[in-house]
Amino acid sequence: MSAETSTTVAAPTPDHLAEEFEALFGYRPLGSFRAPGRVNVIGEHTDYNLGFVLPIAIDRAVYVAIGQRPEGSSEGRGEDDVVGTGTVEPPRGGESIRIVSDHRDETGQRLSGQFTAAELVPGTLPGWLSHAAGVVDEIAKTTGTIVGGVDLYIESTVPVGAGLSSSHALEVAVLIALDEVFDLGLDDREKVLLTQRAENDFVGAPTGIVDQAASIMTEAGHALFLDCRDLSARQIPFDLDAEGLRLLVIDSKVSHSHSESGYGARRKTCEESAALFGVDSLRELADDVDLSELTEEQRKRVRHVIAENARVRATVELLEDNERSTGGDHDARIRAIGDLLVASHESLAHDYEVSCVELDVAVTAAMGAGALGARMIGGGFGGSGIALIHADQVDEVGAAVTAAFAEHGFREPDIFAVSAGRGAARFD
Ligand code: GAF
Repeated sequence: MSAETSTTVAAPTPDHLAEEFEALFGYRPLGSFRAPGRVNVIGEHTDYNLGFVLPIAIDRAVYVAIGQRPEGSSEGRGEDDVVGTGTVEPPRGGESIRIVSDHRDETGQRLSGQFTAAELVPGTLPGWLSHAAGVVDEIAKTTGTIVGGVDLYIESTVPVGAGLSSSHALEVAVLIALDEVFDLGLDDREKVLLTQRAENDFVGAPTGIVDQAASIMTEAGHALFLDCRDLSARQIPFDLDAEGLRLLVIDSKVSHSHSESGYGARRKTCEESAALFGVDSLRELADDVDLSELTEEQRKRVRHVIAENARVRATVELLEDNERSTGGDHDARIRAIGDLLVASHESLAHDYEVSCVELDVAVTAAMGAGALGARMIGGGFGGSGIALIHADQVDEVGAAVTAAFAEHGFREPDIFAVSAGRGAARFD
């Protein structure tokens, strides 16, 4: 059983990132930047329906060290030799963007690549690199700035493929690094929208806005109550320690992919359903709207979205009530939040049909072991679930979920606690 009572994993230091960068590229970086992954507490598949979400930025992040190659440099190892990767092609003048990650391929080589802003074509770069390239492409389209002549070194403590938004965090980390170095002057809202367009138009995943917003806009110790229609937001105190609570992430180890999964199909059904009502998005529908004219499939999807928006609002109200008062209803409100998480899972499993057997087993096992609430998170079809528990239940709930996975013959899940960390920023 791998549940950790600590919420922290060893994060790299700015000095470490600078040393690695210098060893790779032969000169000192300008600085480093950090963008966290996210856990959405509640509000799933509501973002692209312009509804409500309530994510936290987690205490795991993507780190980017960035340097600007000196004018005309092939100097030193600046342009033509990235030490230790073996896969970087000779660059074209000073326009290339070179990226090296500490993640390694099957042969033990660090992942690396390079491209120039002027030559970017969607679908031609490996998945991880396309997230960075999409940002560069969108910067050119949005601001007219052609980014080039820079090197980036990347490390990450966000597990890849666990549904914790490692790829969105990469986009955000690259964007805030380039924003500072090229003096783009983008505000938070522009950063959120730019990274979303990079994801939609360049990477080709029709995702919403919650993950980028969580990484960019969230304050430490808070969840972000975001209205996805106009990006207005409220920071909601979310101090698990003070409440004697923990939020466990249960990584099912079932891989998921938004561009290939049923994610796009769900989104399309929602848009078609909204059109049938003559509204721009499902957000515009009243909670008690008559759904009888819809097909069975449309009815289920719309029912989820309407109910999930209401659950987000109810969760926010409970959290704010708890913040305001320490009276006797406190524990009841925490239990009510747990119930809302379970209701969200049921709705995602049965109405939205995006869960999978592993996440259903995780939720059942966590609840059976006394969790206050549990649910799948993210797009679904794999990835992670969460369990809201009392601080002293970490081992018990972790062991119960691990045992249930073993009984079903599933891969051993990775289970760890997270807390509400700070949003993306310069790291040194
Ligand atoms: C994924 C997407 F990237 C988000 O935009 C959101 O739609 C989520 O699935 C479901 O709530 O994480």
